[in-house]
Amino acid sequence: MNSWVDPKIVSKARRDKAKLVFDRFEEQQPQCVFGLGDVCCKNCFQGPCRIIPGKQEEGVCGANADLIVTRNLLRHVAAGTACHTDHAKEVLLALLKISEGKTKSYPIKDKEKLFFVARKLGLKTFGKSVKQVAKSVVLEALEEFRRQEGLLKQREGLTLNWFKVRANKERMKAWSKLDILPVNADAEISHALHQTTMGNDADPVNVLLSVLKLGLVDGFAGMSLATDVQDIIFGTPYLTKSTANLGVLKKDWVNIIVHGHLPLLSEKVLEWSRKMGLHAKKVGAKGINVVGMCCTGNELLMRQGVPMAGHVMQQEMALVTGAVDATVVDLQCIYPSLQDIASCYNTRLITTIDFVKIPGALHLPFEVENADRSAKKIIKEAVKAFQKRKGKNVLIPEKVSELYGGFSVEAIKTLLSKLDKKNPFKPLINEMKSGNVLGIVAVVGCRNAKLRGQAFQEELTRILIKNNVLVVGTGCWAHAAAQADLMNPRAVKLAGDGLKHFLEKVGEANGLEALPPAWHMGSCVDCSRIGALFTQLSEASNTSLPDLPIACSAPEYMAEKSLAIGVYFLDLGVTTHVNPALSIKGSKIATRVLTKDLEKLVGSRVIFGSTPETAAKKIIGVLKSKRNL
Ligand code: BF8
Ligand code: SF4
Repeated sequence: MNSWVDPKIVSKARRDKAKLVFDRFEEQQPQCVFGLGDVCCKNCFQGPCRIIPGKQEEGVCGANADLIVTRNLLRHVAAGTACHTDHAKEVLLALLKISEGKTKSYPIKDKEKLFFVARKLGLKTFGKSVKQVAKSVVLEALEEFRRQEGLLKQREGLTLNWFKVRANKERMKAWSKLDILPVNADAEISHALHQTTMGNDADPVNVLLSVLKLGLVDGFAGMSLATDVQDIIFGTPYLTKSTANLGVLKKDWVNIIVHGHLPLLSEKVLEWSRKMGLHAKKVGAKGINVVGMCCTGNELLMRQGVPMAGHVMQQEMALVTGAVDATVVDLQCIYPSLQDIASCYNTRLITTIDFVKIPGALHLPFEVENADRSAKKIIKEAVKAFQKRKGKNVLIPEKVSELYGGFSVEAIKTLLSKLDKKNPFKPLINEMKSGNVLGIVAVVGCRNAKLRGQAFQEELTRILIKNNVLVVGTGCWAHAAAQADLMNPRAVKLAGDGLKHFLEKVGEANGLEALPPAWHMGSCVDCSRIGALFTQLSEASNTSLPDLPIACSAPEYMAEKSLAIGVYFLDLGVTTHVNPALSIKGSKIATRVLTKDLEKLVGSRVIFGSTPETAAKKIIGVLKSKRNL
């Protein structure tokens, strides 16, 4: 089996009696078939109810399989959306404090983007200071969570402000026609919970429309808002070179892993690690090595070129190396198991967010007002842990992969502008028109224990590249692709001739041997960058989004967030492959709507494919059907 699981680390975990995610997965077998099919309901206390076709067709209240399956889906998407809108709010409130001078810990690095957003929002910028403009942008953005009157006045055009920044007219029309334009992100999420309680909506199609609506909340009031605000504060990424894999840990250094999703904390830890090197040297370390895990890792890689230690399923293995002095976590995708593993070694696990605590871990609350103080404290804790670690059994895998990351839309445009200064997208569009580049596929999302260490993401990416498909992506896929050396210019040799030629041409124009065939576009919230890229390509080519040869795949999704992201892509008109298959088989209506009828509604559909080969075949089929560019 082609796998990214390092056998030496697994044996070390066994020796050290550290239980890993795969061990717990096996203990869970066999998993409940009703849960697997999402045909059980616990939405009231007459339940749990479950559907057995031909025997128990309805729950106690009369809800059938269609209703139960669609309601469950809506709840998952609502939870995923809440993660992204909360994330966006967190960075937005940080920008508010920056603009009001309540914290001096953060800059406003990308003034150009700030003014771009302000103009898109229709705000006056003339004669105003950067901070004043920032504050007016924040106030507009906060409307996404505040506006109440719109709930009844939706048709009067009161909808999310971020549509003005990132959505195109053709899509707005399609969404408006379906009546799925959201008004207030928080209200829509709470509405979805309300809608799915016992005795409310009994119409599965209506429930599915709410799913589509939440995809827009996720994409615009969640991901796009988060990305734009983070770029304003920390800068928009540009091409950067770095390294990936557990091999980025260094034996004689104080190793700090930053893990989670928010760059607010990790940027500060990085900054202070650079200032506090002496502190580490005093206790015999060569320095402080900050590396990134999961999406925080992606954020730091994109803007700072920080090495990427690993994806979600490597968070425990990183600790098993015995080389990690501190793992600092903020929010999302943090296994509750981490403290158990940390205690097998001398790792200090530090939690920082009040609603993400782990018993046994050190909790150092993080606030933007005292970000510097928190970051310094964290570094001191890591240095203390290093003193205890010295001489302990350490096993760091040797493999380190080189990669290029930092493919923001702005970076892509800058790279392409070397071929055509006036219309940067034109060279790419021309290649797509001629079929030299068959299309662009976004491969995104998590790793899932159900795939038992297979390399679905890597395999799928390889097959697509070979077939002249340019692959762009985010999230844990980015770690996987980097570790498989697919983000390296040398990987062009794996590409089909047409794609290879294009990547070499753009690479050479930019002083590189070639561009890699897989482009790292950032963290999961940076799926908004992919959305923006597709939207701008649609505008530059005068082709509607559903007619472009583009597709999306979440080949190993695990988090509820991934479902929300998938729906965002569907809303954009991008056909999306998911694996494991969505749990909708129990509902004929959900299956028909999502895999077929959706095409008529938003121009996209859901596809399944449980091997890299079948998935690639279907995705390539989609690209080939869209040749009227
Ligand atoms: O937000 S890809 S496992 S780390 S959910 Fe989590 Fe999935 Fe990784 Fe990033 Ni995204
Ligand atoms: Fe059962 Fe209906 Fe209650 Fe769900 S809402 S648990 S189907 S009675």
